Amino acid sequence: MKYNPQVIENKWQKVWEENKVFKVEKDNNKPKYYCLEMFPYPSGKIHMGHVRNYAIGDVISRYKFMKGFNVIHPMGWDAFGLPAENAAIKNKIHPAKWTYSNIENMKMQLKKMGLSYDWDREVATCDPEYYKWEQMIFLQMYEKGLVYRKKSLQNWCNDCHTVLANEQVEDGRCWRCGDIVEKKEINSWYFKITDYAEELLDWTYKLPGWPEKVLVMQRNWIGKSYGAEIDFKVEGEPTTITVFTTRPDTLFGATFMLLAPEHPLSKELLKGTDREKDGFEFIDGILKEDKISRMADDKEKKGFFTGKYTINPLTGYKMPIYIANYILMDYGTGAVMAVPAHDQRDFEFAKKYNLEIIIVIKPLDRELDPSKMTEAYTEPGIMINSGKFDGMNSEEAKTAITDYLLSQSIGKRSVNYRLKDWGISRQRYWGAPIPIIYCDDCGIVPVPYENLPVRLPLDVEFTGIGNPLDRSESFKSVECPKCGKPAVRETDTMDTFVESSWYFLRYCSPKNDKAPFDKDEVKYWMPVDQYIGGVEHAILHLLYSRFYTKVLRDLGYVDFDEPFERLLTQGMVCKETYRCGEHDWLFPEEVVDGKCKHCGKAVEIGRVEKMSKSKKNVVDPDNLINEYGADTARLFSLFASPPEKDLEWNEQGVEGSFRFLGRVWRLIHKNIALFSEELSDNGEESKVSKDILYYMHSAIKKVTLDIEKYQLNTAVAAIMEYSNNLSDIEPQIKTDKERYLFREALRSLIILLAPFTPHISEELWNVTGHVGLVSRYEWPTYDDRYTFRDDVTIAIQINGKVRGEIVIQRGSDEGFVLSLAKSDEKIKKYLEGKQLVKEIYVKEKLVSFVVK
Ligand code: ANZ
Ligand code: ZN
Repeated sequence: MKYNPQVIENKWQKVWEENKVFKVEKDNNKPKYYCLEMFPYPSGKIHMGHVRNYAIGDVISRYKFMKGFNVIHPMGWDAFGLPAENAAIKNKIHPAKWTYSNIENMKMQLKKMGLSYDWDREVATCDPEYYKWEQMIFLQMYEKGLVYRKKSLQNWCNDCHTVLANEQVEDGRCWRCGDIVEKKEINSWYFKITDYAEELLDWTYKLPGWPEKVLVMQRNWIGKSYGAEIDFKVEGEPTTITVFTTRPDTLFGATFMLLAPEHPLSKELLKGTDREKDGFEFIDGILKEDKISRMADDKEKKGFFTGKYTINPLTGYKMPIYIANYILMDYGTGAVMAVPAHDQRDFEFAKKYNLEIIIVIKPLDRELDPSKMTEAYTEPGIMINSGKFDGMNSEEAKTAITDYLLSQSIGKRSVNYRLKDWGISRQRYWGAPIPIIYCDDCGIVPVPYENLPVRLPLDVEFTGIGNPLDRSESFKSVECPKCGKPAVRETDTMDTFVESSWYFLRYCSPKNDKAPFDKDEVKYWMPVDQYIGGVEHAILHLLYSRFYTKVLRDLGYVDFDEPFERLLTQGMVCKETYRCGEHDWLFPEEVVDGKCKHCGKAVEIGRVEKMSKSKKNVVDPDNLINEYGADTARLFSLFASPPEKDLEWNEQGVEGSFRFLGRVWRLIHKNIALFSEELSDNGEESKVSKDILYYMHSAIKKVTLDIEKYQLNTAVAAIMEYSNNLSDIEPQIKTDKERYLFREALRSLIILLAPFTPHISEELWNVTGHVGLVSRYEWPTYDDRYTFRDDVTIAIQINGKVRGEIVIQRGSDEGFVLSLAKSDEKIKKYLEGKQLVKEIYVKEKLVSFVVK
């Protein structure tokens, strides 16, 4: 009987599917466990990253089931998004058709992996039955004031004809097509996530099941800073400029004022002066650049003097007002009091434009000289040149100066967040329509609830220019629901991050046609106990899902605060790359004897990089599964590295996993007769019987504890070691008792493997005469009485090299162990005629001799 994965994998997948083995229902008598993997975008084909992500989730789900939990393990499709529309433009295939056929294909691939999904809960976000509820929640948020429309300067990609979020702008270019991003005034819809900034931040300290690095990223994204707002009078004008500063202690050193180009005063101060023309040009030039690069530390500081001055409220210093490229309008107040002595960017600006540098904080150990400084002094220190605050510690001065400003009514305490409201409008077809109508008389009119869903029309044309919905008359022209006059529909669709912010709730009652989800179902299943996905979603997707959950709570839908109890961010799947001087990246097939097949130049083995088409280092899971089977693919991706670390692909590792499964297969088959013998545990204990018990209980213990800690790679290693130990001891099995225990041990080997390699496990379970499925069997328990052995083998080293080993009783005293080691036959030879310089005993591990 040869191990033939193709045959058995098909067979068991059919059994699972036909019997709906992984279908799950709410059961108040059983503890629930919600295991969720981030759902994929239906691009058409799964990649190794998916294989790894879903294998991890599958082990956890299957294990939890065997531990007695009622496990919900759903899967679905994040089905809206740009690629479908791009395919429509290129290949003249409708995005819906493209998407649904991709889903079909990927679903088949996932089924071939043997994943324990309850497919009856499948959700595709592009189904009107799904987005209908999203539209409803949008309207409820609108009623609550959590959605608003505003005009703002946005990143605009001319090529994709869409607004881009800041995160979609990379080095000033579109993340998708690489085109230069421009600025455009655009009306869009926003979710008021800033209303939840404080709560979102607060809860990052109450999620112990999340990786600290993800929590830190979320905190930084929210970016809370404490400081003050201070008012400065503009000389000779009735205006004041309010700045936000985190450093009120430096106020005495503020020698000029900076405005963001977008600041309303920037143009106002210039108007009607002889600087107007140049100033406006300067402003428009800066506005073309993207914000992120404007803020970059190494970006050249650029400014334009407005010709106007403000007065420092504490020193009376006449501060020239500049418009500066590195000041952004959407942080703080868009105006900054510049303190060149203590802020590096202001320092560079002052040097460039010859502005005065006044030191107001000095280090404890040295003097600073403004004319000799090469960089700003940004540390705390002792206050100088600051009137009555001189001599004070600068940290204390922050409070003292703010208090003083308060008493003079020229400033107040202030908190600022970097987090901005979530712009959800996309000028795209393939997304959930925003359920709003514009009427000339009634203004913004929400689509009445009974008219939901607002369906995407099918009569659209994909030309690649602009938003197809804008050209669909049937979609666009409607009657105003309020007054009945002709009106137009909003043609923007929602950011696809909206769909992925609540799909985990929909899984709880995916077919519900009365509400987004059934409250009782959600109460039972939520929150998600374990969420698993890529770290690339560490900020936005997770933050948005957390926000959306809190909104749903405040709308009365759910009664918990956070959606994901625990989070595991898996590492990337990487592989070696190849390149030659002529051809940048090469497929492995293009490398022959270390030379490039095309130009004959020597091939350089490049870095190990994340698998990507462009680097030509991808491995197609289909090929892998066809060649070795799903169990090997799963085992390799679980064994090769800890889940949260990157995994480096290597063929030997795959081979090794396959060979291991073959060995287990043969070990069980060789001993298959044992399973029909009448055997009992009665009889004498023996060295062999004790060893078997020890192997079995320590393997169960190690695998159980490792899975609980998600150290799946070491859990697999423990199973491999266990299997090897059983093979080694097999020839020594003699008595009935030993045969009985050995059979128990083989049985637990199959069970321990079941969450990792479910197909081979079902097959072995079946051929050894078990009724029912091992997938639905209970997880074995261990007894700590057997996980310790009273004898241990310890190594003996001589001058650092292992030269032998001895078996000792635990708890033996040092002198006894050392003399036993010295009298060992092998060791004696190395000691004879030598001088023993040192002897060391590491308890129950090692004896080490140093000789001369
Ligand atoms: C005076 C000052 C003196 C500042 C000093 C810093 C150091 P965080 O900590 O990130 O919140 N700032 C305020 N609004 C800005 C804007 N719209 N664009 C660019 N920079 C802005 O940063 C707060 C500091 O960033 C503020 O404190 C302000 O400069 C600057 F020795 O005010 B500070
Ligand atoms: Zn109207």
